[in-house]
Amino acid sequence: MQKYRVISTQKQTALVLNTFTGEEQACFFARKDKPICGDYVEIQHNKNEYLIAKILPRKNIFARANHKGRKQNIAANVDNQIIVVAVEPEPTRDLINRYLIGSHHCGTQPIIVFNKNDIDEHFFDNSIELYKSLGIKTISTNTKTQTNFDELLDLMVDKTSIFVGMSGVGKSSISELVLNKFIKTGEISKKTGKGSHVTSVTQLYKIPNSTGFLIDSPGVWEYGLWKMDAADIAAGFEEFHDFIGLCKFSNCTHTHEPKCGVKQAVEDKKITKLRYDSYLRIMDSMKYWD
Ligand SMILES: Nc1nc2c(ncn2[C@@H]2O[C@H](COP(=O)(O)OP(=O)(O)O)[C@@H](O)[C@H]2O)c(=O)[nH]1
Ligand SMILES: [Mg+2]
Ligand SMILES: [Zn+2]
Repeated sequence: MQKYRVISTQKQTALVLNTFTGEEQACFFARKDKPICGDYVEIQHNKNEYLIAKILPRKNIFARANHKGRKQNIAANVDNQIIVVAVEPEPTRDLINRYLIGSHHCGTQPIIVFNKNDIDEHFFDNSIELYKSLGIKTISTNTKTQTNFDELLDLMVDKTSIFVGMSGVGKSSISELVLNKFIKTGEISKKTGKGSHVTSVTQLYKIPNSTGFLIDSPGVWEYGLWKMDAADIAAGFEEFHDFIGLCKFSNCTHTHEPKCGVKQAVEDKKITKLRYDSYLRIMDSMKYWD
């Protein structure tokens, strides 16, 4: 593990964590080399100032859409993108697929948490079956009885995770539970790493008694996706991959073109109509960003 990691950034300084000692240090950075939350950095000590000397190569960058539909970089070196949906508020129709496209683009590992199953245990049965069949990790849980919660903890142990999802689905409740569980297993004082900080900036937390990190990024990301073209959107539908090469036109958008490999696969029931229809709606929705 690298030694220094960016917790949060301000205009001219970044708060940097020494991951070995747990100490935090404010560091200046050069304007042309702006760090973001989650960056691993090298720091330099000059007189009584600390400076970020180098940003180490980023494994990936987690991004989301801003309110104008432009891609906005949020955090670096993110392993898990934990998509939280709940029985209430119910996810909008294509929300999960939108998050999955974003996750594919950013190179994060998607995990879908179906929360609040205490309200209705079977509400997400069909969705769970669908996403499982696509090879995506799914966890059905709730923060009250915490069924299957250990499965989620296992996936977070030595990883950097970010929770995404609509407001009210339980992201904060789950984060707090995760942090507390890790605290309890190692009996570290309660005041470290409480997940309840109300912050207005994207912030990194070290998960106690593990080598994992949690990134909390407030602000809604309900739309889930910035403006993308057909190729980027289709790439986020993993089950299309084998058929895209079969399209007659190399620039096929899999919407109206003849001899489309994807449409043929839908007809042959190799791609579910449910997902294909969602693809069409997401494609169509991109016009709202124009
Ligand atoms: N019934 C039920 N309520 C939950 C569950 N998880 C969270 N909540 C409640 O849902 C509301 C929103 O939770 P919060 O964690 O603030 O959601 P966030 O906006 O995604 O961070 C709160 O009143 C929580 O107590 C759950 O598993 N079951
Ligand atoms: Mg919250
Ligand atoms: Zn096609």
